[in-house]
Amino acid sequence: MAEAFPKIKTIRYEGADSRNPLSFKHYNPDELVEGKSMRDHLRFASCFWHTMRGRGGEIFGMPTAVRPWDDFQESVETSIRRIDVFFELLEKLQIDYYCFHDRDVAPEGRTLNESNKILDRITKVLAKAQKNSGKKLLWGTACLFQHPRFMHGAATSPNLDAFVYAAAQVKKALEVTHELGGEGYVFWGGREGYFTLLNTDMKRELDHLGAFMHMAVDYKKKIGFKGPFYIEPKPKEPTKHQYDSDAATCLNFLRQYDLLDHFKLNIETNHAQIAQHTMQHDLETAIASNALGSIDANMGDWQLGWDTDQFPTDLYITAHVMLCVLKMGGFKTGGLNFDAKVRRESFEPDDLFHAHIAGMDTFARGLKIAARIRQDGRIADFLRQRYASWESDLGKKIEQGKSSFEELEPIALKMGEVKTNRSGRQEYLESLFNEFI
Ligand code: XUL
Ligand code: CO
Repeated sequence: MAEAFPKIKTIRYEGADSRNPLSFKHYNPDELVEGKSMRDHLRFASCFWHTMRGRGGEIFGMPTAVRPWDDFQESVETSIRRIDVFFELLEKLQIDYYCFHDRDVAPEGRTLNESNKILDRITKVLAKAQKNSGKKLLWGTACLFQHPRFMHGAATSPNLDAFVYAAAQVKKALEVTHELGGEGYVFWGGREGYFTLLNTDMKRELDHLGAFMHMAVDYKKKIGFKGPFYIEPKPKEPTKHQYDSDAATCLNFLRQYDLLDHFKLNIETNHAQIAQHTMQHDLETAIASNALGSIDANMGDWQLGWDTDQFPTDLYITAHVMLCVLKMGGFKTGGLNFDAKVRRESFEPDDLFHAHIAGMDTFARGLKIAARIRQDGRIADFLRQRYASWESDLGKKIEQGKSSFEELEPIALKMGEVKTNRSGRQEYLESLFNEFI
């Protein structure tokens, strides 16, 4: 089939001085950072939904995207053509992984049975494209939010029919993900939440969600799918309140329903921001429970309160993200999935390249910045010293859970007053961080 981007050759690393917009200035896939290639640190993925299905439409305006290969029909032929174009793009961008929802890659049929058959056909096309290119599936997922049948939710719908339909859809999406060698599987609860508590039995809905996840775990074991499940936190949009609001909320849900052994989190920058957190906050929360699995790499706009899904071009964010990733010892099954879309005004096909290059270069720099901060060691030293009092015998005893109020009271009475507080030096540390940007 003719190339969709005949004028664009494989994007290569040309170094920071290059003036070629279609080159990497910082992402040098085989360059070693802390003894590991950038490719293996970053594990970039592109997502099928924004990259291939995004058209730049919004409530005020019609789609703007020019996509000469696409007739924008829900047909099998067009779906197959899109897959060709997508793999050409992955190849030329040197991106090793991709992610998709079942309904991004394959149109729905008139019945679930027909939809499953179409998805089977498309799965064969994807398998062949993976084989020919060496590209891999980072994770798969099911779209349980677009169709009107899920208007009240999927696993948390008050309507049992919707729960049943969603179960069957996830069963199929799991099979397909497994068949394609997917390294993980994502649950994002777009409609698992509410608009008003007047019509919502929250406890019952959460119990249903717990039951749904247990069925998914049982089925994953049955088919031998070894990859982790990921929950992707988001506080709102489309619902007013989503049950998987942020990392801490998800962890609480997983603990309460005894699911923590089977799940990790897929943290998305823009979602953390809508939750009024920094990305770093949600990453640290996940890491503290050994539950950071994967990352949806994008960013929001601080002046807008919604999920703008912009390509990540903020060095502070990517440096903080990569500090967290290095701290946890790198990704295992996860990676950096660009859950990001080009702006409505960036409507030309080439913008898909500029956008991914921007994200990849910004993360490559983030990685190098993070590695330099670790090598320098001043921030780590500061942190060690800040908690140095806990290295005492008494501090260790408390940390091991072996002390008591009765033991501490006489010590406090003898001390009289807390004397040894030291400055937190926030401004110094922020400026020190800047040295590496
Ligand atoms: C929506 C979102 C989803 C998930 C996958 O905000 O991030 O695309 O990543 O369902
Ligand atoms: Co996402």
